[in-house]
Parts: sequence; C-alpha cells; structure tokens
Amino acid sequence: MRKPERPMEDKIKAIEARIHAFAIQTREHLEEFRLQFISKKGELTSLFDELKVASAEQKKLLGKALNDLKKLSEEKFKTGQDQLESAAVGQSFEGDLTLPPIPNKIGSQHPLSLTRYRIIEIFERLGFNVEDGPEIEDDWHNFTALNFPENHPAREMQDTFFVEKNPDVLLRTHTSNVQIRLMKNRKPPFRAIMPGRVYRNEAISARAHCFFHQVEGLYVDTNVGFADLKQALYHFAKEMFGKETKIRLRPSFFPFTEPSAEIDISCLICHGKGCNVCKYSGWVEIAGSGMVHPNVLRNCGIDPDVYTGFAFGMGIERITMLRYSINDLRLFSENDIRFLKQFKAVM
Ligand code: 2U9
Repeated sequence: MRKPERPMEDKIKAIEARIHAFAIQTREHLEEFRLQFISKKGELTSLFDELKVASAEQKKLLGKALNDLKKLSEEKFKTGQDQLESAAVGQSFEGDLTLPPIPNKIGSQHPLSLTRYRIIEIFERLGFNVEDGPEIEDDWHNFTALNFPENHPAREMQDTFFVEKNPDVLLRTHTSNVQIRLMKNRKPPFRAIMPGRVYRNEAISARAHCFFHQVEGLYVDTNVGFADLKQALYHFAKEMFGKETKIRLRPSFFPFTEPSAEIDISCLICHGKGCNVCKYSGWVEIAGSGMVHPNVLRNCGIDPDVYTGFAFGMGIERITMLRYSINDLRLFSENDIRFLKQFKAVM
C-alpha cells in the first residue's frame, strides 16, 4: 500500500524543526547543512517544486511559510560560516588576548645612513648622479692620478693601510678614486657625488677612527667656475642645516685642487656668538673643496683648456655629529641599541 502523502504544511514544520536542531560546529557540518537545505538538490528545492503544482489557494497559504523557511536556512548557514571563520582567526592568537600587546620591535635606520640619504637627496636635485667604486684600490687611482708626487709627504700624511704582500694595493683613503674612474671611463660633462667608506690608519678616539664615511662631489663641464662651487655648497648648507645657515670659505691646500678652500658654516649652537662647539670662533668646518687641478684632468684624458670643474669632500660622520649634536665618533660603530634607536627618518 502506498504511504499516504504528508500534507506540505507538516513537511515545512518538520524541516523547520530540523534546521533549528542542526548543530554547525565544524566545516563538515556546514557542508552537510548546505547539501541538505540550501543546495539545488536539497529538501527546500523539492518543496518549491511541489508548490509549483499546488492549487492557487495552497500557493497563497504555503508560499510565505516556504519563503520564511528558505530565509531561516540561509541565515543559519551564514551564522555558522561566520562563527567558524572567527574561531579560525582566534586560534592563530596565543595566550591571554586581554593582555596589552607585545611591543613591535622594528629597527630604525642608522644615523649615518639618514645623513647619507639626505645629502644624496640635496645633490640629486641639483642634477648630481650617485657613483660608486672599489674600496680596495691601487696606488695610481688613490694617489698618483690625484697629483700626489711619488714622495710627497701627503702620502704619509694620509696614514694609509697598505697590503703588505703588494704595496701597490691599499684601502682607499678617500672616495676620489671613484671620480678618477668616472673621468677616465666617460666623457664630460659630469655631475656626480660619491658616498662611501674610506680607511685611514688612525688610533681610535672620540674624534678619529680607522674608517669613516665620505661624500665627495665633482662637476666638470665647459665654463664651471668658482662661483658655481660657492653657490652649490651654500645651497647644500642651507638645505642640510637650515635656511639661516651662513657659509664662509677659507683658503687651503690639496694636491688635487687649485685653488682650494675649506668650507665653514655658522655655528648651529651659538649662531656665531661663540661657544665650545665652535671653539668660540662662531664657525664650524664642514667640507674641503676647490677647482679640479689641471694635472688631475690631464691624468684622466680631459683637456683642461676646454673643461674646468669643481670638487668637494666631506665626512658623513662630521655632518651627522653636527646635525644631531653627537659628541663621540665611536658611538657610530659600537652598535648600542640605546643610541641607535633614537634616530628616525625626517621626511
Ligand atoms: C678629484 C678631484 C678633486 C675632493 C676634495 C676635499 C677637498 C677635502 C676632506 C673633507 C673632510 C676629506 O673627509 S675628509 O677628511 N676632503 O677636503 N676633497 S677637495 O677633490 C677632488 C676629488 C677628486 C678627481
């Protein structure tokens, strides 16, 4: 005997009870729920199919109940899905989530890097490229090409680290070797700065170290004059130390420039009145500079009757010490976190 057909109303009630009773605790339960009640092959779809062939009166009576059931199943599915997802996120945390967060220890940039980036930024805006070269160099690129005569006392003055087995090999004493390589290998005009590490045989103290960092600059073209040098370095001083900064040039001597000048800035601490930072002179030295010596141009195959150029050099440590009021050079290489964490990029 055929089982009597259950009225649709009963079926809706029975399914509603089963939906309420269904516990969704795992991903598998969620999928099982979806197959039973939501999918196209699920129980609700077959009830909707039944409704299609029902009388108009039944459609009116049961259509709403069936739609409510559909809504109920979808809401239960969504709630189950959300709960499983947030439980998965929660599992990735460990320990007591009500405790204050563990501080995020991200590093900070080294003050010498911050100063190097700032110097590069200033000169890049004046059209200078950044060039790089070897720290282990031969005598010609470090001394001879720069117009240091064979037995010139300046070679000893530089207190160079030579390689014992081959006295022609040394640790560069300045980044000028990069400028020599640039001038030898390419044709003028050049406008470039050379940041890098240099080495000198000095006893380590608050003011000296066996290595430090320099930025040198070179501008070679037809018609480059001393006024260009002055203007470029005045612009640099104002950008680096503030608009009120003044500069002064003092005559000096370097084998590779003629004429040569030391560049001083007005003291940042006392603004020229006199204090112990500027040794009561009101001025602080920041760089050396000059017009590239004709012999140096000639050594690199550049005709000094056609081209002229200016060059300058500065210690990045010195600029950084003035910028951040640091009084001991050793702090830069001791890796003391208490010192290093105080510096943040100023954008
Ligand atoms: C070439 C031609 C000329 C670079 C220059 C200085 C003056 C200078 C010192 C500053 C402080 C070195 O770091 S420091 O101890 N530098 O005084 N440097 S002119 O002149 C050049 C370089 C390369 C081919």
